[in-house]
Amino acid sequence: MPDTTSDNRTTGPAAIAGGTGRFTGGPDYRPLNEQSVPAFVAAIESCVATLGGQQADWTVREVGDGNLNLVFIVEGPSGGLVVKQALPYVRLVGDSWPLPLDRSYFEYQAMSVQSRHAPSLLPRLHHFDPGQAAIVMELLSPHIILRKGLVAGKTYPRLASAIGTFLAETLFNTSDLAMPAAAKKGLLADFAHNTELCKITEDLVFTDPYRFADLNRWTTPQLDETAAAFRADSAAKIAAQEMKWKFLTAGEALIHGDLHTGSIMVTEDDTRVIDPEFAFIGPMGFDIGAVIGNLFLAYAAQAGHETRVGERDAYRAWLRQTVGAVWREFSNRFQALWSEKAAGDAYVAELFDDAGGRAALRARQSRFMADLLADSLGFGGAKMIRRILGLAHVEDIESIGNPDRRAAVEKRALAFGRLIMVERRAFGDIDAVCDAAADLLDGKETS
Ligand code: SR1
Ligand code: MG
Repeated sequence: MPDTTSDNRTTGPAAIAGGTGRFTGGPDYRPLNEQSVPAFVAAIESCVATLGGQQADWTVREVGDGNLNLVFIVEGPSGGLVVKQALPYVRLVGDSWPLPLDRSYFEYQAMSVQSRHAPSLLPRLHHFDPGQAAIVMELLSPHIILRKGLVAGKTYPRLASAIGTFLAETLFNTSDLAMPAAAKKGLLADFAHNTELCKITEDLVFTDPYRFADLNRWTTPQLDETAAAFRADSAAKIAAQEMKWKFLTAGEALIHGDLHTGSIMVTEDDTRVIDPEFAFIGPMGFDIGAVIGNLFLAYAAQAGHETRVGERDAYRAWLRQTVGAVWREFSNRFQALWSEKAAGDAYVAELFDDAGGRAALRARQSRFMADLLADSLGFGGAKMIRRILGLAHVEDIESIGNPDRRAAVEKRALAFGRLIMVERRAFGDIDAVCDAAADLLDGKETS
């Protein structure tokens, strides 16, 4: 790990590691379990106050259903908490795939930054224990994981506005449009060591779906030919590698890094973003694309969930509207922030302080948003493809029990994902993308 002790930051890796070269996971680190969580929480004064009562009054459930971590819900007479602890390996695969506990540190740091810019859109942070690689946060109730709501066909009227706002506030405010260069470079340095988590994305999203990889899986034999076609598809491989290049090189803003519909918790009225352990300074379109791509996966999956043809047409229409509204909310708010709050070293406002300059800047903003939409589509398409041909799949599609029906959904989602990735610059606006979804993703088969 590079020496970070000579810089002048007061927070970040140098401060927390205390020169140990590690950010989390002390000698006493042990994976928690339902028996050991109460004693862990009892040592944190503010948590005791939230739960109320005594240790003996608290109930603990392990509820983690993600790919990486342990997640415990602790409930007491006065309230509840969530304890999220990193495991030293990938939970989905097992201890044959070690993974640094440091991701817990990056998750906590990212949540802290995001909470400053979008405070109502995250769970409240209670405590971070670097030694146990554990974060204690607000228990969101009665929220559910958005992905589960989308499988059930539930609508969320405030989702698009909340997610568009989250994207605009977190991405703008951590970019060079809002931050002076030295501060932005400090942020870059703080997250620069989240390399193993980035490597997962680099391999699993941009490379493995297009080659033989040990952990790849797909619905077989139905998708065998389709998977082979992707391995031979030079246009798709070039597009995926163009997106990978951008992911590796574009330090635009602090991105969440894994903003799929499993990282969003919802009620009808409330939306919260969780799980930014993949955070780093990367391309803004990666987060926007994650939202869009996962909403389109949910869209494609509706054909596998309806019990009669057309049953979920209205729901499909809501999903299309939601994709459009996420982009529009994001785009409008991002441009408003740019016009009103630009304090960074990029596009110095003083240079455009006359009528001609203002018009030129507006034109540039418009091109900037068009480029960002193209990036978002490229990333969104890559993310759709990886969830069907790669290691980690999504419940939207996995919950379609009949393999023929599932494969039909997957083929449509792959064709659409490929289209928006390869042809990402050809869509004039988000409505054209949603129209293409209506043409390619609907499907009309039931069994
Ligand atoms: C090995 S981890 C697989 C996936 O789970 C996470 O949610 C990320 O999306 C990662 O790519
Ligand atoms: Mg996650």
